[in-house]
Amino acid sequence: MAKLMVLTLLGLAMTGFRDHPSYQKRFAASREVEPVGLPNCNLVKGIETGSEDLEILPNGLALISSGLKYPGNKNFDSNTPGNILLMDLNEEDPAVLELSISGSKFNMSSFYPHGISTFTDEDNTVYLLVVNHPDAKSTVELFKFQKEEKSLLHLKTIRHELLHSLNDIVAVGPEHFYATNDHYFVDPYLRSLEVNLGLSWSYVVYYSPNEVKVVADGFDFANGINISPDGKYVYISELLSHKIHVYEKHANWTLTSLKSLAFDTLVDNISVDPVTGDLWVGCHPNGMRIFFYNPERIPGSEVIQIQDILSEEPKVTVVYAENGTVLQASSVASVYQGKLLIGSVYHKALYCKL
Ligand SMILES: *[C@@H]1O[C@H](CO)[C@@H](O)[C@H](O)[C@H]1NC(C)=O
Ligand SMILES: *[C@@H]1O[C@H](CO)[C@@H](O)[C@H](O)[C@H]1NC(C)=O
Ligand SMILES: *[C@@H]1O[C@H](CO)[C@@H](O)[C@H](O)[C@H]1NC(C)=O
Ligand SMILES: CC(=O)N[C@H]1CO[C@H](CO)[C@@H](O)[C@@H]1O
Repeated sequence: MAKLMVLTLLGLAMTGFRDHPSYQKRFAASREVEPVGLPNCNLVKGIETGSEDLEILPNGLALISSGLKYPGNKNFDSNTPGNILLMDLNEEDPAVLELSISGSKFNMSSFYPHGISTFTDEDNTVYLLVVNHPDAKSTVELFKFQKEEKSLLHLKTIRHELLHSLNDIVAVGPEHFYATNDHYFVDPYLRSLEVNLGLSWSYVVYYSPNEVKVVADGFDFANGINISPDGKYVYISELLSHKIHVYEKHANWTLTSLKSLAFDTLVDNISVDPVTGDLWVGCHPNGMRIFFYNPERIPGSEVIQIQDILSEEPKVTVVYAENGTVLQASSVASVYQGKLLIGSVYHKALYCKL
């Protein structure tokens, strides 16, 4: 309630905020992309309406969430619900296939998937956890991935008052995860005020059936979240302050801040190479272009690789950057055996040889 009052007063006092230097900086409003090319890239056939998040399983099967619809987000196809796509990266020229979904309680017509994460248990059962936005709300859907049938079996919908504005999720068990809330508010007007004013009230939640708690807060739009291969560190991207934070994860699931890295781009989803531990980040070079879509000034794409993040001097490489002619608004990038798969918020997907 106190926050609501502060916000109302600030909202009343606010004029011309988009011209303010701090606003321009948060949205990297004047940034143009310096192209960085890769010689061997192809658009993935069959993806036209987004590939917001993706995860590549150790066997080379990629699961991709497509068709995100979220208040304030651009999309090219406003009527159809989203789906989860499967792509086999072991094939020479892989195509995508839509996974069928079964489960009596699941409503396909209000499925708007956002961040996804998988968890594989000791029996090799693969669970897929999906942030969903039915009727512009937030839930986490738990599925079992049935590889042979190429389908998902819906097991459960998880709702909680602390999981109210979800963006991304990283699973540490089938019903056990960390998730980012990209806004404090749910109401669209209050959300836009929150972001416009840069209040940094977004936060990260730990969820288990027995305990749900806020484990990190004070973010200017918490976005991607992921975990190191050894499970000791959690990485969180803070979109509008252009930072990636490294947290130490404790046995009681609390997080303590270890270090932060700053970038010249809006950092979205983080993918972790299971072999090297490198971070691969899908980024938005210019935030104005993604938040305020204008076909005359389309958002570009940028992918960065971070090596040795825990060392004194992590190595940061811009692996791919492009002005949007090929791929608009990259949100995720992940590697598998020398190949790079780049997803986007509402556009296509690109598959490159490194
Ligand atoms: C499924 O979702 C659609 C779209 O939101 C809604 O109109 C419909 O009532 C839902 N069906 C059920 C059984 O809840
Ligand atoms: C969780 O563990 C950390 C590290 O051992 C400790 O500092 C912290 O006090 C613990 N928090 C709670 C709530 O138990
Ligand atoms: C984007 O980059 C391509 C290739 O470098 C170039 O041909 C095109 O003119 C650029 N578009 C804009 C709007 O800058
Ligand atoms: C490609 C990739 O790894 N995407 C990740 C985006 O963030 C979520 C949460 O950490 C992961 O589950 C996805 O794997």
